[in-house]
Amino acid sequence: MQIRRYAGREEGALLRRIKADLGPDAVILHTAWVKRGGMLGLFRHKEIEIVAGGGFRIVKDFAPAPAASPVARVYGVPAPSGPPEALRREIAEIKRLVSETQEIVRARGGFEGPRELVEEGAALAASRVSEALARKLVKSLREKLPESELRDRTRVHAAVRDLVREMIRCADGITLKPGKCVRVALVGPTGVGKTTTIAKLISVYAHRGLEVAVVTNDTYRIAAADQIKRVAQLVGVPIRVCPRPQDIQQALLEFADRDLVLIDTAGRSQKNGRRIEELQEVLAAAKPDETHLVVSMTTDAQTIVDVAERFAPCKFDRLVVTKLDEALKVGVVLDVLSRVQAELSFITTGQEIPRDIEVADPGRLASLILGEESL
Ligand SMILES: Nc1nc2c(ncn2[C@@H]2O[C@H](COP(=O)(O)OP(=O)(O)OP(=O)(O)O)[C@@H](O)[C@H]2O)c(=O)[nH]1
Ligand SMILES: [Mg+2]
Repeated sequence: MQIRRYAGREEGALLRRIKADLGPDAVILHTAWVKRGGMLGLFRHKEIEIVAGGGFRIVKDFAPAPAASPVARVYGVPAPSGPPEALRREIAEIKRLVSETQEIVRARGGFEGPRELVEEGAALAASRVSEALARKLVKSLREKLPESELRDRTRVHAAVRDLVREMIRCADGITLKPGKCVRVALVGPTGVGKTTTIAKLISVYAHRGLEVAVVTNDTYRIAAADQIKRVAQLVGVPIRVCPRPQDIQQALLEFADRDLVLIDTAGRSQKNGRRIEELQEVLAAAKPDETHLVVSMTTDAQTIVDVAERFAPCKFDRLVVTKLDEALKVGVVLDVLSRVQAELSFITTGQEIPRDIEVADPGRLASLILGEESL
């Protein structure tokens, strides 16, 4: 099996090349518009990028399972059955690619209108924007754009881009208040990257010359506090580990002259009501100026919306979206923002501290969703 990426200005020529390279059974797995070339933003041009797969000859090479050895026969050990591990993995990968391709083809069938619009709708669905939302966007464009522009691929793409951009509500990271101590708490389910994000934020804001401090309430996981302590010590930022709400109040009094106090909390399963109540007690003691709900892009939109509903009593006002690097596609962000009333503050794009964090930006996220940019 081969998977290759092709790029060029002319779709027909690319398809001919794909057919010549990968054979008549080649499957288009993904298409996107990308910007190439240019200096200082000038003379850039758009190219179509196609990812295609071919050579699915593995099924023909499928070897029969080996017969049981004489020893196995004597002791009644069952003969090894099914394909070996490597083959199984390849079959699983083929199944995944085929189902993804089917999804794109099916998505195309779900849109109405001129070809240019249908292609854009299918591209949104392929980027993991839900079909329902992609259809809604396509419908609103059909109503908004004059008939003549609906057949202009560049115009339609620009209109989709504007629409996607408008939907991405962003806060400018953390809102600092000169001369005032701003308290920011991070809350969310277990393992989504709260502590790692705090570690990144400590470094970024301390590097900007702010007086930063950290309070952590996460005493559930052994070594959780150690992890963040190490980063804080490295950057020269004071940290207090506070198991009880009254300890948090004490620590915050101590840090009242700081510019920014970051408050790390222990991960809570959204299904455990009691743990969410405990978290509310922690927040009642901390009285944060901002509460950011941290969610992972490796989860589907419905689960993130469910998490947001369960964490609603914590009155979060911003969203941090983590692990974009692990997500296959990031269109899920659009569905989440269409259903959760909060602004995006940060996105995180890897495990490295402090490198892998960005202030959420509508233009950047729209480009990521539309496949025009990569991380
Ligand atoms: N790939 C990737 N991994 C990340 C990112 N952010 C965090 N991680 C990893 O996710 C794992 C969990 O991160 P933590 O920061 O401990 O998560 P947490 O939300 O504090 O976890 P709990 O405190 O146990 O609820 C670690 O292995 C991190 O390195 C990211 O943006 N991308
Ligand atoms: Mg943690």
